[in-house]
Amino acid sequence: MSRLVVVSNRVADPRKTAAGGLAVALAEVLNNTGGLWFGWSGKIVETADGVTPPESPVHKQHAGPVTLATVDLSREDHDAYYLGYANGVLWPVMHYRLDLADFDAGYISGYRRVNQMFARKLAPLLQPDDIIWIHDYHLIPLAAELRAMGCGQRIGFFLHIPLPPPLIMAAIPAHDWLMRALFAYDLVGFQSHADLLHFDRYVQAEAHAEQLGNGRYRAFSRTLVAGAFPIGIDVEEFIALGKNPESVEMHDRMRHDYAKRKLLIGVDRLDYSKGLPHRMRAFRQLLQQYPENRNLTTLIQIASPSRETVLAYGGILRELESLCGSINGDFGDLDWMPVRYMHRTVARKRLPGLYRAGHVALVTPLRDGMNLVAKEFIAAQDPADPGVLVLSRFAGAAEQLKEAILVNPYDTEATAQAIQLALQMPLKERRRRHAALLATIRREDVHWWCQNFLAALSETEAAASGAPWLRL
Ligand code: ADQ
Repeated sequence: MSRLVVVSNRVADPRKTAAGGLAVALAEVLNNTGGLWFGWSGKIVETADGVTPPESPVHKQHAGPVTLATVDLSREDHDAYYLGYANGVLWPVMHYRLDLADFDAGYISGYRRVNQMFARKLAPLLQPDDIIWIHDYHLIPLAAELRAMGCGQRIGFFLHIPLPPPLIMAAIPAHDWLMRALFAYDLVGFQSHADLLHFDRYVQAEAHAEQLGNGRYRAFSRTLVAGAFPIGIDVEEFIALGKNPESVEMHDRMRHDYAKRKLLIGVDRLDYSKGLPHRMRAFRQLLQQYPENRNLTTLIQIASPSRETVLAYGGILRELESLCGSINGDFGDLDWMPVRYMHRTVARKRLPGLYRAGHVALVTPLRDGMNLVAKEFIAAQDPADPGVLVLSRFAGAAEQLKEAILVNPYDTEATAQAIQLALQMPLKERRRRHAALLATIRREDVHWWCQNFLAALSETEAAASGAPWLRL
């Protein structure tokens, strides 16, 4: 069996459970297969102005069957590659937020520089029959850089965030360069069929790619396979996590403290894609339109700090605080605070207990690649008395989770109505929907995702040596 090499911006120790969809999912995979995980160490090397820092050595660490190999970044590279291009351009555009993108011309050279550096550091660690799996928008050109160095291994790419329609993609000044870089991969995976459709339309219209059938596309003298591989969670592990004392204590405390009330739960990274202000406005509408919920319903919103040094994130924090404050000011009472908002991360071992205490989960992103919170909420429920999932139709998860109450988060009134429906839903209906949702996330879990992707990657035609490597 070939060794698996995973490459992602951040590397997490697979022996520890870390917050963050990607880290959790990859830890599951590598713990089972062993192999190499390569990426940024998370460390930024500071130097005096005008002094170029020496290039980082590769730091190696062994974590059970997995070797972790990481490199540091200089301040300049980090700011241009991570804050600038990845999170200041690609993240907003791919979440349809052209208004928030910062198209500074300097960022792309930093992005390319870091991808080249990653390729230079990774190439000597590779073995001829390795299977390489590169993750996410930070590293789109990495395969092309590896190919330019002569790497002929099978290389797959998975995009964790959405791929927007071609005209939105085309707003990125270097969009053609980015999409061309995708053709250095043998397999490109997306979260949803909607993303795959956007890819199909883009490459046919902008790159004049030839469609060869079975997801195969030919352009730039290379052939790739593209497919939808919706990421899942480890359902059994999450259910087991829910039985630990911290989780049980969390559940019991919440249900005791809010014994007279119904709980709406929101758990997100504080990111403009997650639709938090829209959610608050829908909750305000619920209290206005259905006054029977006053004094009886509390929204617990946990928003973990995220990318605080990226400019576009400052506004969302202030907007959210002000919306929560005004709802509490307008509707609250001496013994009832309608919204409990916490700007923090919940320890993973307590998360299932928090989800299980919720009568309704509000997962209402404006755009989301998948959204694992929706799946975790389902896994955490008591099947005999489950909570209800209110899910944005713009989350990738909506393609699979059809028995959730699907909403358009831009439509405040309709979202308020959906929350009311969820709060009122009879037990029989809740059980029926939950059983169907649980069956889906069990069938299409993280192991299924990983096996499907790796099987599709090993089925791609091996890159013939001497093939015309795509040069950027
Ligand atoms: P994220 O945008 O980070 O991931 P998501 O899928 O919601 O989004 O995953 C978040 C993970 O972090 C979940 O495991 C959740 O439990 C945890 N988390 C979120 N907020 C938390 C909080 N306040 N406290 C503790 N834990 C918290 C990206 C894409 C998603 C895609 C994933 C995986 O944006 O669309 O689902 O990658 O591919």
